Amino acid sequence: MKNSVKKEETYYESIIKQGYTRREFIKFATYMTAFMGLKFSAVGQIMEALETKKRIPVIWEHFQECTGCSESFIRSDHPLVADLIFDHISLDYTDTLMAAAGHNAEEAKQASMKENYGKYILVVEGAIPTKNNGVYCTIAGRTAVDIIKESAEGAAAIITFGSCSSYGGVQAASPNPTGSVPVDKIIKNKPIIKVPGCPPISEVMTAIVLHYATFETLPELDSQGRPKQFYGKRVHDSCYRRPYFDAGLFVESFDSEEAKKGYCLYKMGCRGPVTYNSCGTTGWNNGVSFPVKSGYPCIGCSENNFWDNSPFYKRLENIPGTSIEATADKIGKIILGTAAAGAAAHTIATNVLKKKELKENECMGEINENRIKE
Ligand code: FSX
Ligand code: SF4
Ligand code: F3S
Repeated sequence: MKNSVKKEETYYESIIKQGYTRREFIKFATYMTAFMGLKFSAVGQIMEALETKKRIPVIWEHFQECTGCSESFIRSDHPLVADLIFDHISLDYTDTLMAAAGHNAEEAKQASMKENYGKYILVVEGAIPTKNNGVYCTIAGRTAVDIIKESAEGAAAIITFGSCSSYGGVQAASPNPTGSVPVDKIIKNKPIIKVPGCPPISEVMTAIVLHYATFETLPELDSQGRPKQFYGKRVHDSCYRRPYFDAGLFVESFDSEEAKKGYCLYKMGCRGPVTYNSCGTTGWNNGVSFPVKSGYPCIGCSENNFWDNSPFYKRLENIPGTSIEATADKIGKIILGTAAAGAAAHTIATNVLKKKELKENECMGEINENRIKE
């Protein structure tokens, strides 16, 4: 990776310089338009933006994390998705992947932040420890708290990439020994787009950067600050095992005949019914797989406090909503409305919602409920 700041280059110029053809460029613009959930007519707008607009600089910080988010990103479905951000085009700083190290890397970051003040996108991977003056994560002698405050100052927007920077992740799991917090507990005056998942889906980040480059606005977010297009539905809603759920055919133990047949993993503790993510439609490694497809129940890795929601592999007691129409905001409103009354109210709320939706689903829903209880 080069560290020079190429502020005059457009995305298109960079792509062509990399050896991509115009045909590949058009294919990429079409793919991203569909992926972002935009109308086909937006392909032209995206192409025009990529051809004419200067690339948006990206500064990418790493704090308390396992780097799985970067791993996920560099194995993106579409080669151009990763290249657009990573390979010479936008990324001015990422201490994990840049060739430069030490003072050179830090100088490149400072130069980019100065030159692009108010314009760059800050990507953050990892949580931030606050206990004992933040000593549990330091880079070049400075704490993560110090660094995030500095890099956020000139950022146009922040993308928290992964469950750690979005919610705290494994570091913040009880008893949270280092006092880890997500980015929004420290930075209060910038738009923050949360892209949770452990790891998250790489194309979502490119889609956000592209959306910003094309329309100069951020994509529509839900009440938790996640892009609606990618977190509007539960894993359960797009799961290819859903017909087995609907038919009441469940895996009861790993290595069983039912498991080999690919039945629904609900009884193995699958959290697909309460997890908002687009794994079922996007997948990883060129769409080849996602946890459920590999025979493993979803553990809800894109949800708040998912580590503390363990034990994993234990059947969920309640499913808040069983219809495809359920969205995070709808369920969120009901749960928030009853939060003050505590866990009992939560259970009642989910049951009320469940009943309502079962009614909507008429007898099919009731049949499923009875089968789940068996
Ligand atoms: Fe966290 Fe990312 Fe999980 Fe790992 O950096 S979201 S532990 S996949 O890598 O931050
Ligand atoms: Fe898929 Fe899990 Fe839902 Fe079953 S419970 S349909 S395995 S997401
Ligand atoms: Fe995570 Fe569940 Fe998707 S575990 S990767 S949200 S299937």
